[in-house]
Amino acid sequence: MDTRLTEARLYGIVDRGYVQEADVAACTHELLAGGVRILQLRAKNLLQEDVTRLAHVMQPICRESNAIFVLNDYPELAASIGADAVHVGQDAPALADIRRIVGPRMLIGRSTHSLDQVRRAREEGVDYIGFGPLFPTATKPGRPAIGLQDIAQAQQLAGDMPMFCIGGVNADTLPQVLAAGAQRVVIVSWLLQQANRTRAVQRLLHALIPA
Ligand code: TZP
Repeated sequence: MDTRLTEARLYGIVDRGYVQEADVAACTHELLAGGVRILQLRAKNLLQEDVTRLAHVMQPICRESNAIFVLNDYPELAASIGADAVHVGQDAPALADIRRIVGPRMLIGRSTHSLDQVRRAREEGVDYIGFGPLFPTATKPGRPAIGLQDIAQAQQLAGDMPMFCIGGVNADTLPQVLAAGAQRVVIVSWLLQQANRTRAVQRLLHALIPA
């Protein structure tokens, strides 16, 4: 298992919904400078050629920092550019089918929204999961929030499969999320909208990494 994944407490996402193309490289540098070691490119509703171009911007920057570069969706593209990881949703094919596309070494993550989905992700053997959205979030408008009450049980079901809690996590909600049993989080919009993203990551990591 990749220790960069098992040791990660904060998973960052460069989401084109919040970051203009011209800011993608700077944003990637800023998040990595703060200490993010797993970073995803999320570019919904873009042409694949545009996603490819952005991936080619982020991937070498991640590599320089020895951070895991994750592509959201597009397993074929992830395989062709040699991404470190691909992240897929519940509507994506079974793990075995994705594995056939991306080969034996690429990390595969899947979004989960319920305890049942966590159980199934564990059974199919994905490398990590997202669990949420915990709170309503503009990043996934209209998606019902699942709340905090299942986090501890989900964490138990996940076992040693890293589980990242996601959806409406920010500096204010983080203490409740951790108190509910979360060990790892994904923070998207709050982090991307900070004036000093590097400093914001450093502060979050301070709160996340046990002394
Ligand atoms: N999957 C579940 S919630 C979510 C995704 C991609 C978005 C989380 O974004 P934010 O802005 O941190 O609430």
